[in-house]
Amino acid sequence: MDIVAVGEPLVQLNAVTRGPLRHVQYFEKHSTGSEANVCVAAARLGMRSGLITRLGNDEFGLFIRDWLRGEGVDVSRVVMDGEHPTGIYFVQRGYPVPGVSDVVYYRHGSAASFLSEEDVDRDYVRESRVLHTTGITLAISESARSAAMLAMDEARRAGALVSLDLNIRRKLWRNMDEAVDVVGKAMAKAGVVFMDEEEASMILGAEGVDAAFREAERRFGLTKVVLKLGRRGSVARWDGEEERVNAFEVPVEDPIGAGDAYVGVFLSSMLKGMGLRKSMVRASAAAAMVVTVRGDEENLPREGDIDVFLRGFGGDVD
Ligand code: KDG
Repeated sequence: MDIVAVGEPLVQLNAVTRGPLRHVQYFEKHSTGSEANVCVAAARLGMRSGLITRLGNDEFGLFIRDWLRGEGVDVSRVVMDGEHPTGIYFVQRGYPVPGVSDVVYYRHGSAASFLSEEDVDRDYVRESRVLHTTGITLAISESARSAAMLAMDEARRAGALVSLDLNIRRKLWRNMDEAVDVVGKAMAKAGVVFMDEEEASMILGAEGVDAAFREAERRFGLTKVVLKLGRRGSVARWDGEEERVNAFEVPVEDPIGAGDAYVGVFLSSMLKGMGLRKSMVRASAAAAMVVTVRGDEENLPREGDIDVFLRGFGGDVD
């Protein structure tokens, strides 16, 4: 595998109309979940990606499994759990803040929260080029956290790149002290970390880009850090090289999933040997494409799509 990810796929029920959920009549069903999104982003670019997880053996679990399989993601390490349901969440769009989406989870006790070390196929992890997980998996349960930590250890020992997106979801942590402690332990195992400025402040106590890079290196020896700055683009430090790339301005339908599109396309592009700047521009393009529609995965680009998108913005990356 090029990329193996550990995490919880979820059914997203996205409000078709904007406004408070109590007045929304129609919801659209999408296959999502941060790590699954990264797997699909990679597969769309022709990479071999696979997901380690548990899904409920229910209609939603079957939907997600078949969707991922159809996208070319390896689902051979997905356990179908007959005892617990697939997690779901609703997306409320444009209320109270226009252009911003809010999530309402129904995932407590979900099948993926029962993910455990036993579900981690060590050979599968060891043979991957990149092992990816997020702070979401670290938050959903103790057993899922252990599974993610084990996979990170195995991958690191085998010489794979361990990728961690902090993805701090306040609704999933009991308190922020726990998040700081657990995410810090995971950062110590990672080779590359993705985060935004709020996460840098929360986890590293770092205000601003330079402080985030400095603290990540000082405390965790991290020389590969990517800061996602939303509408202001992204900035990365990669073994001494530093690049800053603007975001593309597009009409936003639903911003959820942009970060995963960025990570999946960035990692895939780096694995293809495209270099830091080009990988960041392509990742930004993918993030912009994803936010123009509802759903996290439908608008993820295939190779040709990125070039067409970039030409539409007056250039390409080379
Ligand atoms: O990054 C997008 C994800 O956050 C979304 O699909 C839901 O995985 C999700 C989560 O746990 O918030």
